[in-house]
Amino acid sequence: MAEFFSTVDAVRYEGPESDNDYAYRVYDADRVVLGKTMREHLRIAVCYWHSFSWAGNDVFGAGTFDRPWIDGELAPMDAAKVKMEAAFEFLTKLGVPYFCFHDVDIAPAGDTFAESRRNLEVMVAQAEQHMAETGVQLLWGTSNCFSHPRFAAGAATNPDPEVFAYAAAQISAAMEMTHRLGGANYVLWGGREGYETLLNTRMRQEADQLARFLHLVVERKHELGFAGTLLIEPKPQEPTKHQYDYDCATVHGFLDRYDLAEEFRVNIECNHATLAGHSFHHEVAYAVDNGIFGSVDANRGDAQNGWDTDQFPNSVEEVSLAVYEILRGGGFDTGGFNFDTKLRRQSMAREDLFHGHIGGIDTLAQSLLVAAELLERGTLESLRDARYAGWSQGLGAQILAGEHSLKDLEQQVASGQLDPTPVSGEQERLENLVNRALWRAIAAG
Ligand code: XUL
Ligand code: CO
Repeated sequence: MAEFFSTVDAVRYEGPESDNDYAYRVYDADRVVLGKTMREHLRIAVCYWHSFSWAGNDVFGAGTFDRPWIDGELAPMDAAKVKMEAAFEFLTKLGVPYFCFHDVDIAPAGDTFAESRRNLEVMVAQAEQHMAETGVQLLWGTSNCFSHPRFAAGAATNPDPEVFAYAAAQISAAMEMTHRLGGANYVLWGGREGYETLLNTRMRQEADQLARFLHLVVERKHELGFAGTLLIEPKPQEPTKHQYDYDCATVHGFLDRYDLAEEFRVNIECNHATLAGHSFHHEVAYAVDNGIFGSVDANRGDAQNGWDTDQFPNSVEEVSLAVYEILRGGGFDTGGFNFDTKLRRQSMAREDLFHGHIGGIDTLAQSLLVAAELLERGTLESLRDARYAGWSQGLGAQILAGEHSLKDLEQQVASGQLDPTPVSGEQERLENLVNRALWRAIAAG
């Protein structure tokens, strides 16, 4: 078997003093934090699409990356097998427990659906072997129902029922393969489930179609006996002008309306959150508070750009705030941190794949330490408790229990019985508190 990353050995924890670029300074997989190892907390995955299937092309130019496993000379199935060897070599050297894939990332499309499915079956058998040999597991599988021209006007939300059926066929097969590989989750990202112009669009019709589709997905899950979690990945736009799964709150409202909320959770992507005009931790906090938190696509955007740059996360401050909310909610269940991350087009060398992931993984690990410390100190939570204390007793508890009418409250205020005094929200004090936790983490190395 050819070695593709011969300049890099297994990446290990060497501590903050190490000057080895191919070592972790903070991510120490077996280190216990709040009763669980870092490996168990973070559940790190590498994505197949950006890391192994993408050659560095963008809308203005050709591929730039040195990726010998993307070899146009080889027959498509041979190329897919070589690519998988490269992928598992990278996963093993990086020392991460999981990967994620779309059907088309691992197996080339055939001339017919039947041929595509056969290709997928062969590649899933290959993946099974690699997984058994390396111990790497599947965090989630998914199906690409957005790249092929047939999906230009959507998959489940397409005006043509035959396209709906085609997407159903693809997702039925991808779910089966995910189940076969013991995937912990199955993800649906509706890249084209939206519209380019309202002039040709019936939103209510498309919403009904999407809901029907999701009910079929649930049926298929139970028919397969798939024990993993079904996840929807919100995104507000790109590639379409408007996507229906805009953000966590929109997805949650949709799931509730169509009686699907018991069956789905969300896969939150940091850069999708910021595109929707939210912070990353807003989306996590919303999902945790509403019982739909599932998994995370770790990355970051660029504040100057209005598109999905999918860069490697490198801001401990941004990630710590999100990890704090995750820990507050009890941590990941079946989910984890998947690196849905792209190198910059000029990062052409194979080694750049290591630099991106190592920096991202250390950022997650450092953020875990900061968030765990904030949670252990308990100051944020006790200040939040104090802020809402009025709702757990007396007037607040009575209002929530439905014991007061509007008229009744009017009378209490009119009689001078109730006269609230404004209190400080202490935002700057809280921001200082978070900064001190970050500085302590930096001082500790
Ligand atoms: C696109 C995106 C996808 C999903 C899987 O923005 O995030 O890669 O994660 O389809
Ligand atoms: Co994603």
